[in-house]
Amino acid sequence: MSRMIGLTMALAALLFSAVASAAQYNWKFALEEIDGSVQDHYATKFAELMKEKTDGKVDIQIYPYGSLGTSTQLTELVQNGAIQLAFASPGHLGSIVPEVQVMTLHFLFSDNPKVNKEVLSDSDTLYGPLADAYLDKNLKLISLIDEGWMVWTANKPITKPSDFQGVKIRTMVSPLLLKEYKAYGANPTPMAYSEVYSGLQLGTIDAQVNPVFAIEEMSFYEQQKYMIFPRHLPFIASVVTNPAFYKGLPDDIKKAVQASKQEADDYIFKVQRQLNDKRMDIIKKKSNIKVIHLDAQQRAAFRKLAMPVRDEYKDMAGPRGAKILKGLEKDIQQTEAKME
Ligand code: 6CS
Repeated sequence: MSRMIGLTMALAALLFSAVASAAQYNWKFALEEIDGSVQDHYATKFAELMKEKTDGKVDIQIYPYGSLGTSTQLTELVQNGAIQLAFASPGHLGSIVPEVQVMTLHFLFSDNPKVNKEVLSDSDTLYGPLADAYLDKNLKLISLIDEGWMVWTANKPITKPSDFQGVKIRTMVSPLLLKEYKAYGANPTPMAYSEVYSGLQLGTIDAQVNPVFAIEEMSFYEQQKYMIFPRHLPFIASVVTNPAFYKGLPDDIKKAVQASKQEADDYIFKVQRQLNDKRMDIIKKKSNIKVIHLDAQQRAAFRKLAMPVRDEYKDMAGPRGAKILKGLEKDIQQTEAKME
């Protein structure tokens, strides 16, 4: 019921937002993150590029997190055509598109961010069978981006799986995430992004996982004593649109969308790393948080426990999911070999 009210309010906000633009197309692009975030940088660049490439015909208004709803609600707004573009992170979208949870599997992606960038921008697996899984749920996949390594924050050091015993770690809401952290012995607790800070403050959770820029801008570091870098997974987000809306666009506008996606993908790859570095310096300046980088041996202990979760993924995502996992493993290996 409260979800219905939330969605109705979001729709009302959209209806009442006056559009004072001379453009032929006025699109709304909703973010799962606040102003100044990686998603904000991406959307701002994408909007600039679209304006440039269409001689001002397309005007994109950006709606930061909080203005239209939770990640799941943003996806619903795209599915029903109320907004044209939104970010949809696999960590949340997995509840709707089970196959997308492949992008939450630990130790699947390369240790080399350049490899991951290339795979996320161009993989035939991701823009083939995975995009088909999106289409089955009335979503068109436009782009996939890496927002930086996921980092565990906690009030105790976590350097081996047994350190997770009894730790209530907040995860996004995709069901596979529970399996991933249960495999380490933790007590995973799914919740919306907006509830994480108060959850840490009130002690309903005692750890969480996110990239550095988010830990800074959401102030999570204020409530935590340790930041642990396992490099088990980059935070990946997808950009989605409504398939019928996209199909109805003239070819020149579609072409501009695809060209802007490619350029914005390249742009964000650089900007994301700068932003994460800068935000790490801010956290170090503002707090006494202890930073731990896991070494190869420590990472191997987590990897060993993470591997069987791939079978759980196949159970959840079915034969198409199995095909996506196999294809993605191959795409990553081939890109690594090419870049060596
Ligand atoms: O943890 C989350 O829920 C969120 N984290 C980031 C960095 N972006 C969006 C997502 O919803």
